[in-house]
Amino acid sequence: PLSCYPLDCKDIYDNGKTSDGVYWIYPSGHYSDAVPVYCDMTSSNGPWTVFQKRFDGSEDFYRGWEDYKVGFGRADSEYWLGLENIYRLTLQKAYRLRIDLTDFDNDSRFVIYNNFSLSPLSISGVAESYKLYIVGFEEGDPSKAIGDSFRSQHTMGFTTYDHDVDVDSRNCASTYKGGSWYRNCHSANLNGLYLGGNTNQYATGMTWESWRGFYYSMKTTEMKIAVNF
Ligand code: AYA
Repeated sequence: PLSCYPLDCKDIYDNGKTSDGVYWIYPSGHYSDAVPVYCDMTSSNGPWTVFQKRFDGSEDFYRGWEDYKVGFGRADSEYWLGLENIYRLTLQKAYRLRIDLTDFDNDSRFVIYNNFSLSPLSISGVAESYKLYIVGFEEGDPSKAIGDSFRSQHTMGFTTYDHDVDVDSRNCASTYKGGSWYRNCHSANLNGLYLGGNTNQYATGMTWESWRGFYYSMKTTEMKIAVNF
């Protein structure tokens, strides 16, 4: 149905706006919750609502809990949509997740998780940690496989340097200079430092271990969700 307050990029597409770009969405369905988002209307099996986008290192992603909760950056540039917004979306529709990566050889690859959601989590009195569910892994193109480096974060809450719900004795966000659903700690650090390709820093960059290893930081990343049929 047509909606004045589109929840996501799918609603916007269904309202007739079919080009890639920035649009307003309303992740809780309420007019007061407008947030700008980048819509990937043209990649296959979309439209895709982009919740993480990086391509030049212009935005600082080593940030604290409040920023990761409410979002930061700009939808027409690099940004993080915010855990609360992503959570509200996944409350209302069933989504899958697509992760696009490009290295500095301009080799672009992607993976899909057929079911993606966040849920509240309470451990040792820490609520609202946005526990990650990702199941149904698939390579985007089996002839350009990159492996499932995100899998170990399934069922974890989101850790920042000032909000530690990982299972490591260290704070994984401080150790690896990002924010993520770290376990102990990670094989994928897409909110890590923008280190621009090869680096001698271990696992602090935007790494995807099973593709380019822990000493390589991606050129571009996109994390985005589409409605499941
Ligand atoms: N590395 C492991 C070995 C660790 O820190 O314990 C990462 O998590 C990147």
